[in-house]
Amino acid sequence: MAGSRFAYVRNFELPDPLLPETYMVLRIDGHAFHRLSADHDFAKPNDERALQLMDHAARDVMNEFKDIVLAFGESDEYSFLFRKSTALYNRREAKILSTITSLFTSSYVFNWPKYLPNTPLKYCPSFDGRIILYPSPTIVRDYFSWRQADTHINNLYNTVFWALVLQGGQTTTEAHATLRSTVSSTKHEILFSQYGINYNDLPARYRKGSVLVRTEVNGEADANATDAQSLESPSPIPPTATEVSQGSKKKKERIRTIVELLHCDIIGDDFWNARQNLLAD
Ligand code: DGT
Ligand code: MG
Ligand code: MG
Ligand code: MG
Ligand code: MG
Repeated sequence: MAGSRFAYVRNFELPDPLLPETYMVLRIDGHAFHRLSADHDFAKPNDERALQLMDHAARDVMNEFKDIVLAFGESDEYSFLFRKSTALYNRREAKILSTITSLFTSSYVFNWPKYLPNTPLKYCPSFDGRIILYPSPTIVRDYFSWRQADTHINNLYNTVFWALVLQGGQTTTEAHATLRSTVSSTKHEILFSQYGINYNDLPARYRKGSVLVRTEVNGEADANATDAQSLESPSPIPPTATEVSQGSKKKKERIRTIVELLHCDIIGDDFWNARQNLLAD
């Protein structure tokens, strides 16, 4: 089976394996969403519909790729954490990155009309993607803390900024100047004293971002029971069920995995202590 005389070109396709035994995080980010959000009249600073659409696309990715155990989303970005020992596509970087970025994008476009029914897409949205490898659980946690801290910093800034502009009548230039070198407590104070907004009363989705976590549900156990406080909204898509056999063949135990949507803190220890499996193996 020598193939054609052209087959040698295959040798130019070089392997691109991701280092084994490392944690893989894939982050996608909307291309030029500053423009896309303006062109499609997204609410400022947060558009609930657009954020729910992002969550939907991320859930579609997790339903397709079971080795993703956790995802975190804010603004126009989503980060996906794979279980450490994943052998997805033999850990070929381009294959993993292109397939997942493409699936996320097509889901975003496919589901757009469900979330923004009166706003036809004016052009094709796209997302960039990258894969970052982390050598230890500590750094993985710091990565997710970094993203959630970013959510908080941006949301606080944007909330005051748009209050100054939309309610306070400042120009965007003036609002930027008002906020230049203000600390966090000053921003809280402006919001409360001038606009009657208690920052901590804003929706958790805006303050904490979106956490999608794969949870095993054994037998009759109800996953919601353990996470009732942090489970803010029911998922729009039915959870997937996976049947796996354990031990002897005649004794099959059903393990369902569901993907929960939370808007909770992931910087502290509680989230991770309750889900030791996320960083295991
Ligand atoms: P990039 O990522 O380098 O191609 O450029 P952008 O424009 O996507 O910038 P990026 O990703 O740093 O920032 C996200 C932009 O998307 C930012 O301008 C705000 C906008 N955006 C994201 N979510 C919302 C939303 O819910 N409402 C509004 N009004 N804008 C949003
Ligand atoms: Mg960017
Ligand atoms: Mg972007
Ligand atoms: Mg972004
Ligand atoms: Mg093919």
